[in-house]
Amino acid sequence: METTLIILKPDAVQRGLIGRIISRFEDKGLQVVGTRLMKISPELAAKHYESHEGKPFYPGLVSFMTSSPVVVLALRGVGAIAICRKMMGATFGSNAEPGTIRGDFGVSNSFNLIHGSDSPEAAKHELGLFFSSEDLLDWDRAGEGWIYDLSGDEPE
Ligand code: IDP
Ligand code: MG
Repeated sequence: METTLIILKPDAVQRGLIGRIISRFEDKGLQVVGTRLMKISPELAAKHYESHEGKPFYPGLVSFMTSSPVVVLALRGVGAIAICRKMMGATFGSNAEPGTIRGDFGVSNSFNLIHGSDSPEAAKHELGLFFSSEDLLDWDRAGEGWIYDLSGDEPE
């Protein structure tokens, strides 16, 4: 099982899309193991986006991410990182495919609704930035045996 870090960005929260976006992940079968409504500080935004420092869009990105509350989620599932990235769609709302979150809910390239970790290393790092270990809950889902085939050694 993988756990990934998702952020519903300020535009998603302001536009009242929290429930609809989380529903997509729940409908898919991903499990919410952590959640937080918060305002990101400039220091935290800088840490989270440190790989983009120096790029032309970086100052605007940090000011956008700190402008209004976000909802941070830890989502768990087999292959959760790649599944969530696929569900998010391409970075720019203007060319994200219909059927994806960015493709269905937005048109903007910078206000693109959602962040998702892009690798296991990034997920570990980003989960550590936003959650302490006691904020992530291991809990048994009643319907797990109908979401995954649990008859083998690994959920499939
Ligand atoms: P990702 O969010 O799909 O992983 P990244 O390339 O990692 O995309 O960029 C991080 C964030 O920076 C994007 O989600 C978007 O909000 C913003 N961003 C990236 N490129 C641009 C740009 O060219 N103009 C404006 N904002 C950008
Ligand atoms: Mg990225």
